[in-house]
Amino acid sequence: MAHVTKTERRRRIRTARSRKRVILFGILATVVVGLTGYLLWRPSAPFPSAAADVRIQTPMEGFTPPVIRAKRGQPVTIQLVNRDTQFHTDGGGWHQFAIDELNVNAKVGPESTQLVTLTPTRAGTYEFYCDVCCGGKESPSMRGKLEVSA
Ligand SMILES: [Cu+2]
Repeated sequence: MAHVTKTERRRRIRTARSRKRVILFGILATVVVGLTGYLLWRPSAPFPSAAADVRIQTPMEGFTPPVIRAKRGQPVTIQLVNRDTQFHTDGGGWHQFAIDELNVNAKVGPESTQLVTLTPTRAGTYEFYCDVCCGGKESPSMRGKLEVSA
């Protein structure tokens, strides 16, 4: 049997303890990262369709579809569908749908939907945007176009 000195025994105990700490930290980190990921990206239940002419999704990656069409003088109802959760640090998961020229300024909360009805007064292209996330309205990702025919 090999002779183990007192110092060597202490060193071994210390090594075992720090190994345990590393494993514990690893487990904790995995749980935290996993939970965060789940809260941010968990699949949400499909939202009920409202009586809208257009449905538009409002994720951080950009409006989908980015172009909607309407006719001059005819009201169009748009359902904003927001699947982002409140756990988004950027704007708390809120999005906006604004068209300055038509005085449209709708906001949709996290994991909810919002109806907005507007009537374009002229033919042509209007820009809509979201200014509550992703670096504001100058960010190209939260912009889209309303194309109005005569
Ligand atoms: Cu947005």
